[in-house]
Amino acid sequence: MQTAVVHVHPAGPLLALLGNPNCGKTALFNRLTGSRQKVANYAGVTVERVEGRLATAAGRVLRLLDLPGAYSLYPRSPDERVTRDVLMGHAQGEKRPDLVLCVVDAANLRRHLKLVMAALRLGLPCVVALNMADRAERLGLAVDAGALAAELGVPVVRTVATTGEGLDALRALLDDRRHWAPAPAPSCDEATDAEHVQAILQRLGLADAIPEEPSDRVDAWVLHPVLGPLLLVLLLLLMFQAVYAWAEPPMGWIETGTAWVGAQLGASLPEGWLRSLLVDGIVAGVGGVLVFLPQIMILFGFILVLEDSGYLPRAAYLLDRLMGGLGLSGRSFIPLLSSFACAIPGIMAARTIADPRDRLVTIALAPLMTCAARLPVYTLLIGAFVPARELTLAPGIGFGLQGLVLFGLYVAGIASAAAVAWVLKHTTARGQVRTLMMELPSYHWPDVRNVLLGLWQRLAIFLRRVGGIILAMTLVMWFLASVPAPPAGATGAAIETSIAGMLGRGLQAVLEPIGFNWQISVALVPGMVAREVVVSALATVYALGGSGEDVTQLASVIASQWSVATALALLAWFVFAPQCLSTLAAIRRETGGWAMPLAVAAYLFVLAYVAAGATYHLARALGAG
Ligand SMILES: Nc1nc2c(ncn2[C@@H]2O[C@H](COP(=O)(O)OP(=O)(O)OP(=O)(O)O)[C@@H](O)[C@H]2O)c(=O)[nH]1
Ligand SMILES: [Mg+2]
Repeated sequence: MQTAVVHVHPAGPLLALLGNPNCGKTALFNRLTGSRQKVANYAGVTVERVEGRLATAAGRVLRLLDLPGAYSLYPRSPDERVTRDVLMGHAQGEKRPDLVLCVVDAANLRRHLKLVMAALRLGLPCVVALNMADRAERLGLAVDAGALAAELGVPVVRTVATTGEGLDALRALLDDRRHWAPAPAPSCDEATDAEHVQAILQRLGLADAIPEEPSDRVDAWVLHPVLGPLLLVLLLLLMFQAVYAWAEPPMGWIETGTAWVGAQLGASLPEGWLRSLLVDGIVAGVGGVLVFLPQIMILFGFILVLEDSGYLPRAAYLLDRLMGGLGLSGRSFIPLLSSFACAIPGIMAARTIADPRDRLVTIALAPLMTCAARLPVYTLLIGAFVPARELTLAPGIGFGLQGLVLFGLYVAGIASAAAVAWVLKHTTARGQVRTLMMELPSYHWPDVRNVLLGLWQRLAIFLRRVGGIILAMTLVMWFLASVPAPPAGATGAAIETSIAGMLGRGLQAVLEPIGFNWQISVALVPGMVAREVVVSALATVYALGGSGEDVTQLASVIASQWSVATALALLAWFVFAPQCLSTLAAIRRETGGWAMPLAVAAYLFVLAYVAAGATYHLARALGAG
């Protein structure tokens, strides 16, 4: 998620986007400002204010704020509060907007116009964007923008944010000074908004227009009590199978490329620290993580398609009963699902949860969802220890064992979250009983551009991580594993007498009981910064350890040196361990103190230790020593 805030002309005219969730504010914002904020087909995508600048037809530059969607100006959740504060002029360091750009979904006017009434009462100039006009027209709803403008007393522009239709008209409108004066407030108040809106719809001939929603026909299947959950499980299984099956060829290419670079460097450089740094440090470490790029891209491709299709809130609906049993509402579903990419946007998405207790519980559970940074660790260990066998479930239906194990690890995270939620349900005070009020958006085919853009952003994030934090930690690891140089006449690998070697042996006292060797112990230290770093650190440790094998083949090195029990214990560790400082920092930011991040880190470390230990001893007892 991009959160860059551009500050331009702090004193210049300020516009704010206001609208119900999921009406296309951010899509409009991106079009108008050239930004690339996240757009997706469910309510609650935008959770903070984001600024951009837009040029009017005459070339004037204005500041535009994208805001979280709101159902009313009486906020019920932290994200809605942001919107209210901005519109009231209470937002810190920001003046009150000079004009409100009200976005309505043309296919849902009855609901969306109520917010327009509230906006008109703000006493600010207003312009209405009649968005999703394409969809409304496809459903047979022809809304006359001119007539609506006459009813509301403010300009109304027909827009289609996804294609950019109507935006030139909108830009031209902003050059007209007449529209920068507040319109007279409507004669209704909150209590009578609905009647007022109904009267308007009647005069526009839309009062009884109930379009047939194709989504309803799809939902008969998707929300079916038996078929619905079955479809959900199938979708997830397919996703994990694809992560394995489709990623194999590109992973091979990256591996070959890394090995080639390593070999070239190894052959052309003289033996010495530079060669060691480049080959054992950078190529082994960074290459070791880079190889997982295809899997991460495939996983995100799936998530992006699901996000844009409108399926996610349906899954939340299907799981609401289940989550209710655990003391959570379906509201927590989207924040938790976002955490499969990364816990940080998930923790931020918890701002859409009104109930403070539910919000904290959701934040505490988010790190248990398997984020993309765990994928390299999981795949490395699975690749090394789980045979690539095909299991035939039924004639013609086969599943790869490796994909199944990966699926199992995701399930382990979810099951643990469920267990923790259940414990919290019985130990913490619950707020009022919550019923799930969640909008089910219309389905639409995922926008190819949107999905590609999302993938591109993921790629950029991944490469920035690889080139930034992972490279940096690899260098630190290489340094710690190379100094001090071994004393003259020492036998064995230099790493054993290095700082890293000593550190590893020190930590081993604590980690040996759960089956970790000193190489793992030392790799976990830089791995606190980010999980993938454990992989690059292990690669560097083994490369410097001079195992004599190809350093770019970390999987085969550990396969030959670790017991299965150790590998399983490390997998169990990673289901829980809060090895990510940025997540803890995000929890601090979102909860405004250290109590939550410390509590979360503590409970996760305890769980990680216990789970790894139990796994290790169980595996040994079963003969996997
Ligand atoms: N057909 C159609 N789809 C649109 C239009 N504008 C937006 N969308 C789609 O509607 C969905 C919601 O768009 P967003 O821009 O994320 O909505 P938002 O109002 O910012 O939502 P929140 O941030 O959750 O309040 C996305 O799937 C968009 O691709 C439009 O004019 N026509
Ligand atoms: Mg938005």
